Amino acid sequence: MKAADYTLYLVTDSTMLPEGKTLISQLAEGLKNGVTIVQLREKDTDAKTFVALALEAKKLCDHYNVPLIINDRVDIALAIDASGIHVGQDDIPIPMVRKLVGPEKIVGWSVGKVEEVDQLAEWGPGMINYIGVGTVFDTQTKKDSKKIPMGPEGVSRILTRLQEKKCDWIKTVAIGGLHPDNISRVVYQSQSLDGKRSIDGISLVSDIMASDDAGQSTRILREILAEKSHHFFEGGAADKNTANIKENVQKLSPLIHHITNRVHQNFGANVALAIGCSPIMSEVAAEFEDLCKIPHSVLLLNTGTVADVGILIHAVKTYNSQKRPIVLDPVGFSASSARLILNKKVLSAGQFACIKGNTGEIMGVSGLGGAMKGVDSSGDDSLETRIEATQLVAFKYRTVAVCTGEIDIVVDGTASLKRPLQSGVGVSSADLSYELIKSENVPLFGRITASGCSLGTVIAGFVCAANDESIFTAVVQAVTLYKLAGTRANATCKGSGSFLVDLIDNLYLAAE
Ligand code: TPS
Repeated sequence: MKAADYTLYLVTDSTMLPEGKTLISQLAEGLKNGVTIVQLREKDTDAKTFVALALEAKKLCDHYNVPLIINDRVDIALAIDASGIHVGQDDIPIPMVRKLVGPEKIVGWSVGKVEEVDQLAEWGPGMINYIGVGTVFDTQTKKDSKKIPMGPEGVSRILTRLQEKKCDWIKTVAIGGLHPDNISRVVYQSQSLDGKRSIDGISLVSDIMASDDAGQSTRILREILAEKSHHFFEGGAADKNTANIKENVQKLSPLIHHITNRVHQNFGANVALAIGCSPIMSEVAAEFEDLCKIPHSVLLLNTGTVADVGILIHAVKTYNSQKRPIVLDPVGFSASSARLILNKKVLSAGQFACIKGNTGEIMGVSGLGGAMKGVDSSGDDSLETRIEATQLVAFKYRTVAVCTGEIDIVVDGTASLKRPLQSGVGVSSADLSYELIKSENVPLFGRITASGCSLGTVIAGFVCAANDESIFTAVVQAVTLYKLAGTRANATCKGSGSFLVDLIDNLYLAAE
């Protein structure tokens, strides 16, 4: 048997088969179309039926030269001479499993916590061959699961610990709620912090087992896994010249769909119009799909909104599924525990072209932690710390991260848009390139409403007028333009009221 290929790992379940299909017929379709490793997982089947099924499955897997792994039942794995065994945290302890099956069989373990990586590092090579990392997202398949979905960020934490503990003999598959609409970004976002390790494959149950056309479902999954890079959006500016982004804003007049707080709604709409974009403010889930199908639409998601978290997540999923860009403003990231939970859920729900926040927000999202005063940053972190935090956000979420402050920081985590399976991106977070945007200190920005939120509006318009490869440039240009307009308004205004008006005027003039 050749070395196991973990690219597409199918776990079976006979309780979710569509009418007219059997476990074996679904398995055959999967194998014919590109499943690379199989696990027979029957939770409520008696031993006799399990063995009969396992023998049939083995015949099929042998035909395709694909390893067959048995879930939980070491006796059955040995009885049918399967390629290996998979056990969970509550099953027979791993050292016993290894003793029972001998040194040659593949042994897999379900892992969800970094401490479990410490355990397998302690065991050393020769004990476990691979781990199933999850659950990544909510799954209907494992009804007894008490686990809170870890998201790609959680997968990255496991990969990081594997690197720290030098567990290079361990292969990894991500599992739990994986479907065509999220696999690309799970592969793209799951990276160890040193940039040297991504997942080796994905594992799933329902996407194939419950499919009316398991062959077609498998082909779709293989196609996504074969892509060499992640696409943030389609239908971006045809013109790849980054010098023309500002012109493209005028030409394409992006539709900026704002889901934002009430204070920002009116001002944000005026800012969008001033720079040549069309604003729409909507929290009506039923129209999200229509909105994101309008050419040159972009979503600005500001979590300071009063909308329900389900609506925010629905918006993220809809825009991601139509390959339209999203700019996220995680307002008051950790100002309260309710906001923290909401922001974490939204961050885990999708892929963002840009994540923009003040220092407190970016420190929070980065995991470095940061003090917040309400939704405002306490602002006492050094430039080095702020850069480090912004790089971490860009790296963890594979996005362009913006940290606003006296000096604005923009970091490119989308560099080369690589999403390789089975290897790292090759750069660590500290290697990510960044741009510092220094401008005159304009305290009046802090004396009007929604000035930070409106930078999000400008960023959204510029991102939408760029394309997959020029998101970073677009964001840098947007921040520069906004700051320039602020500086000019500051020079002409009489106070905060006319600053607001002059800011709009100068955005209008600078965007021309
Ligand atoms: C390789 N496990 C975690 S989530 C899940 C299962 C069965 C259900 C996913 O279903 N890793 C491996 N094998 C396992 N059996 C587990 C983990 C445990 P769906 O894809 O339908 O969401």
